Amino acid sequence: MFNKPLLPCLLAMLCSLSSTVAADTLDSVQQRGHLKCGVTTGVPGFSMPNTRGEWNGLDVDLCRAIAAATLGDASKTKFVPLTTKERFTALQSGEVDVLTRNTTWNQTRDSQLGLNFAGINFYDGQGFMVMKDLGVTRLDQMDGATICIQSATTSEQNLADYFRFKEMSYKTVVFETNAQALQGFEARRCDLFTTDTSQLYGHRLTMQAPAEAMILPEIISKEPLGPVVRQGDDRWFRVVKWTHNAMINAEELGVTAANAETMKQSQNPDIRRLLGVEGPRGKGLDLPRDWVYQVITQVGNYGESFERNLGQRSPLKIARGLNALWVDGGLHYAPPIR
Ligand SMILES: N[C@@H](CCC(=O)N[C@@H](CS)C(=O)NCC(=O)O)C(=O)O
Repeated sequence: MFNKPLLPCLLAMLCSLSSTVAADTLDSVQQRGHLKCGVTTGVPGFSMPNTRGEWNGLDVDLCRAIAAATLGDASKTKFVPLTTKERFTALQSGEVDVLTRNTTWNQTRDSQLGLNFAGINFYDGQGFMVMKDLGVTRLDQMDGATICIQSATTSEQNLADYFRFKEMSYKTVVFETNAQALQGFEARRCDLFTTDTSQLYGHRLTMQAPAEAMILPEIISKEPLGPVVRQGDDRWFRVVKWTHNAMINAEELGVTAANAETMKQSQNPDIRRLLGVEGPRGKGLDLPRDWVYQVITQVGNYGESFERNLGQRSPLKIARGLNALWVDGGLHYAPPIR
């Protein structure tokens, strides 16, 4: 009866009328005393629980940073695992305060779901993994391939575009979680496994025989991943946006978890404003004057988070590439704090 793409939108409208969704998320987070972040059901390097059930990853760090900024304590977080299908509804209905869950920013999601993207914390692109013994080195050799993929993702749409444009045929085997999709690939139910390239590197490490698989060189899409909030709550939108900006600016200014305390003595005006020694401090964001100091001392700057979760200090060893700062030839460029 309903046009399917309109359903999430109708739901968002209904939810905005219901009392379960707080009109002012900052208020409700501060009253509740903890922050609820929607994360994945497990993607190495982005959001993944360890054996003690503690969540780690770049997206988990962003969530903890928002808790540090708003509650003064990065540990005041609850992580709600959400599949690709569940993620937008969970945010629309108020089950979570923010999605920090490798989610691609595109026009439809930004305009038709009652949601706002608050920044880009990882520049990604869609890639493909193949078993080496297939003897394939390029994607255009894969006409007629069977492909393991997760439902309700931009990956499904890009795949259709790419194969149609190249006039190649393919079949998909669709799974609800990425763990299932990977299992399908390992069990050789498909020739290819596709998702965002960064996730392919992570998933490959969790395979029983990672050396048997390789990632093809083609990147077929732009996948700018970032945090998402509900529309109509500008105060909260600003808080999430500026927490991310603060982590990028801190890296650019060389302010780290270890040196933030001594950096308060710096005479560099940008550093003094960043750390709330002078300048706007939390004014206008309705945050305490030391909000960035709390973020950086408790979580670290963007580069520290990247290296520990995805980079050289992690098992994934992903190069900074597009995710380097603009001053190093990458794309991360945050508006200044002043
Ligand atoms: N960036 C794409 C795909 C992101 C995505 O969610 N990918 C899968 C990876 S296969 C995932 O995170 N799965 C984990 C889960 O569903 O919990 C999107 O936003 O649609």
